[in-house]
Amino acid sequence: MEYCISDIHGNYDLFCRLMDKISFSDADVLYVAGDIVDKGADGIRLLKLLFSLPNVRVVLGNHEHVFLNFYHNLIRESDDYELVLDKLKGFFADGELLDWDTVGQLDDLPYYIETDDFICVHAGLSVETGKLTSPGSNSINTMIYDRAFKEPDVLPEGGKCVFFGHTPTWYLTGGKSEILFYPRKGAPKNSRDVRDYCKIHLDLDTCLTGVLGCVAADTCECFYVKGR
Ligand SMILES: [Mn+2]
Repeated sequence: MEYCISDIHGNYDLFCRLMDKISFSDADVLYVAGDIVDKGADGIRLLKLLFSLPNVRVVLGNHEHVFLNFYHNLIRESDDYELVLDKLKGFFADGELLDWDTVGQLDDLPYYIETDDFICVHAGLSVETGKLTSPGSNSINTMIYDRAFKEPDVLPEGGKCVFFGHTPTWYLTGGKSEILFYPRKGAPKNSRDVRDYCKIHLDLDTCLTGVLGCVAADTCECFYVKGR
């Protein structure tokens, strides 16, 4: 199975419970649509776990991007690597776990991943005259910061289904924490085929709501765990 998730934001224990719930195994692949760090306590611990798993693919979120900007500014000003790493550690609640390998892996993250069936990106892609633009033509700002893509009336035609996060879905549901599916025009109701959706909105604002969830892209089934 292929699963998609976003905005885990340092909720390490809850993430492990979710992986247990779906019996995540070597035969599966997990796509993580950014914002692994910040807010929750265990961002770096979580990042190191994700980077250690060969079947997890991560894209960059705005929270990782802000950190990378901080890092690139520091390294421009100083060649004292020990001092720089100390400052980088101070960026995160569990920053004592940060090492150069992890910084390098963060620096290598892509802005999007495209598979045969879907695209995984943190904030979204631009839509021009109703059509989804190709991911490679999008700016960094659109892919990881811009909040326009989440709007319910943004229903791109063409292109692949886009999995994204960045804005909590409760902004749109009036409080309910659930993953939002946007069917294409004329698609069957409650389709289990990901190609019948133009976009799937993943961000459940876990630190606030206590809910973390993911979607199986093969069946469009959602799985949720709730923290205490
Ligand atoms: Mn974000």
